[in-house]
Amino acid sequence: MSQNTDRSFLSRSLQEFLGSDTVELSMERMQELNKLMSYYRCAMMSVVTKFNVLNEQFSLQYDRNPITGIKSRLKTLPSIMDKLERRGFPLSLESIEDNLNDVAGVRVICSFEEDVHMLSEALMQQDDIQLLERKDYIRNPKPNGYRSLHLIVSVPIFLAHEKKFMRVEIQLRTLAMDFWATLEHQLRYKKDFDLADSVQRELYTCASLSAELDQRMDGLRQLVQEQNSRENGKPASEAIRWTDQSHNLR
Ligand code: 0O2
Repeated sequence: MSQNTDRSFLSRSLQEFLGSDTVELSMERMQELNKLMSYYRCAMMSVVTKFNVLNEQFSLQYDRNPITGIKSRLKTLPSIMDKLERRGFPLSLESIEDNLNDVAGVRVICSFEEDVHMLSEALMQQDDIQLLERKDYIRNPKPNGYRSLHLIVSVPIFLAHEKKFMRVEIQLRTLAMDFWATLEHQLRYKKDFDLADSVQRELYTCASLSAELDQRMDGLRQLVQEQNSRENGKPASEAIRWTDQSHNLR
């Protein structure tokens, strides 16, 4: 995850990437790159809209927002080239599309852990989305304690004369998971040394505390839901019922 962004590296890989010594050809390649990045931006916007729609539907029906925030980002060119180089892939437009899954990234911050699973299921039931990869770091946290659900999906974008499928990386996590990951990233980012063992142990302890917090908050959510259903005569498993209804989204 380290970034090799020094100037000589950048100019060397830019030269290799543009692949030509004539200005015209280089300009052409840059235009192609801009076009590709705009396709990724469209795919990213489409995924963000899908989550906004799910949030809207849920909040209208149940008076509660499963999503507290959505962030999206496009990888920068230096970061793209750095990743291709580190992984030993060619520096070319084709290689970006073939080898990178996270040029377009969407991060969905959820209220409760239950919402993470409910939202990912609801998204995957949409018939224009194809799941390419799923990494469940909530069920199987990383050794450092990192938790999140990662999905790589292929999503169609509709251009003037064609339909194109683009890959988007989606990270779903709770507020507590995001709090931990954001601070851990800040502590680790651009450090050219490994964190001391004691710091890593403390970070792991904090990750366990955040996992416990998620479980306890989810327990509270269930209790409130049960109380609500007793008082209003509604079935207790609102969230599950809602997921079932989302089959109609097809
Ligand atoms: P950035 O700047 O957030 O994009 P892949 O990307 O799939 O080829 P990898 O590393 O196997 O390679 O993917 P994985 O495990 O799905 O992780 C990808 C992203 O998850 C990272 O992107 C981070 O955003 C996040 N992530 C993974 N592990 C950690 C962690 O231990 N701590 C934190 N804070 N975030 C993590 P990038 O490219 O590293 O960075």
